[in-house]
Amino acid sequence: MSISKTIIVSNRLPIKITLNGSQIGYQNSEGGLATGLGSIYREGDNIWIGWPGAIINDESIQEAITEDLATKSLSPVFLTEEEINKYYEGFSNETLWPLFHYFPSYANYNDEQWCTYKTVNQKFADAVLRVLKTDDQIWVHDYQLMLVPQMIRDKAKNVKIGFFLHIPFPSFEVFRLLPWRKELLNGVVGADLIGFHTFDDSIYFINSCQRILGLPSNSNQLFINDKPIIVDAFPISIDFEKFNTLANDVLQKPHEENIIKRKGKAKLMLSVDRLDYSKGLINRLKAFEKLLEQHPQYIKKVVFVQLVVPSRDTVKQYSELKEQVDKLVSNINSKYSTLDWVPIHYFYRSFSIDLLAALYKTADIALVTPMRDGMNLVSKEFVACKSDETGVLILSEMAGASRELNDAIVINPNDSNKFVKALVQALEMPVDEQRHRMRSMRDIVSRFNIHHWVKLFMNRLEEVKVLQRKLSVR
Ligand code: ADQ
Repeated sequence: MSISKTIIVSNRLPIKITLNGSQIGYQNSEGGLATGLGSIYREGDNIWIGWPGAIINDESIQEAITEDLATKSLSPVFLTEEEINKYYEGFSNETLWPLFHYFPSYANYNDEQWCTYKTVNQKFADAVLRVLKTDDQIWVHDYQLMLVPQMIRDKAKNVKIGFFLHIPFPSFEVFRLLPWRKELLNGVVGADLIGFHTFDDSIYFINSCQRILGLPSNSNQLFINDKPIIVDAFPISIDFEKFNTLANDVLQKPHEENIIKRKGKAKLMLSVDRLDYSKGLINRLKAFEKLLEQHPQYIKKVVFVQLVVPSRDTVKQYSELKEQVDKLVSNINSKYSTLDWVPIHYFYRSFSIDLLAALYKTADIALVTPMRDGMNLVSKEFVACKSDETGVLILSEMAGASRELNDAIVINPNDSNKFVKALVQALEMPVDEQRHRMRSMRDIVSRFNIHHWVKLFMNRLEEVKVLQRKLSVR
């Protein structure tokens, strides 16, 4: 009798590989997805397939890595430098990413990159097919692998396939700009269950499938030759307990004391982002400058800590953004700093999760104001760390998280006047009101945590198969 297994497929494996000559080092990823899926892929024969994050051409090293990773239920797909350039940095990050985040003028349409995207998606699908058995279920993740569901379906008609998109799905008018729109949609609808962060994203996807592929639909069902597939919202979350515990940990105390000493009597505003034009760094810095300009009473009364994790800085738009941020921060600081106060503390590097938790805990206000974001986990991490229930979250309505965290001060990041008003409202918010809002947001994040998200998606995948079987016997 065959025992069924779950196969997770994502661009990156939840591991970092370092190579020092022939010495191979492994470091587990602490990311939310790795934590959530950890409860699945480490069980029984389950497996996680993905790129190990380093370009390794030497076959004997590849074999050694494959063997080592097998003991951790991970299976690597090795990619060449050219594949990474064209499939990942090219088509995924220079075409799909800007288009799906409503930056169509940044999107680059390149046939060669598209061809490599197809080749690499086939590599991932082949890696799945090599280990696949009839009763297995497969969960494919994100925009880098949108063709994989159908590539698997072509060879395995009845297997259970789920697909989840971690970034927004754009409205039809934006999606239709893509020359390969039909092929991409056909790739995704190979899945039985297709998940997005928000209800709106799922509606946009159904709408594109109707208009581009001519697929019939009924509510959240699409029909592929009479077979129903389900499209739905599954808002991702974080490991609430991990952040809540970290923030309460006594080991955090020295960090906290340090931060509290540095900020003195000023209020601490915090932002944490990857370097990306979708994260709204420029609008946010301009709003902060406007606050100091229009409300000089806050000079020396507020400190803004902006953490930026380096990301994709070989891509032109990203290196230009970095220059713009550097310049803006320097202009604001040179204009407003005094001998004993600097308005913006700007860091361009990754921080340890301990320091991050201490910052979340001590911040009075978190500014999470992307121009567009699938979900945005920083908003939820901040809430999870506020165990004393104080603190204010200012959240962009363009982040998926705004659908759940509606006790935040929700703003449109393009509306600079309302942005400044929100900053003042947050700086002046009475503690009772902070507690009331924070309590309800903590309740949501603690209940709908990452473990809940994984369970919900997997249960739903099971249900779709039952539905399909029922309809086929009728
Ligand atoms: P990202 O675009 O990477 O994820 P986000 O959800 O905010 O965006 O996650 C970023 C992560 O990086 C957070 O866990 C945060 O703590 C960490 N981080 C940020 N700055 C850091 C720093 N300086 N040091 C250390 N860590 C830092 C994509 C989508 C999102 C979606 C997630 C999950 O773009 O919309 O929420 O996937 O689906």
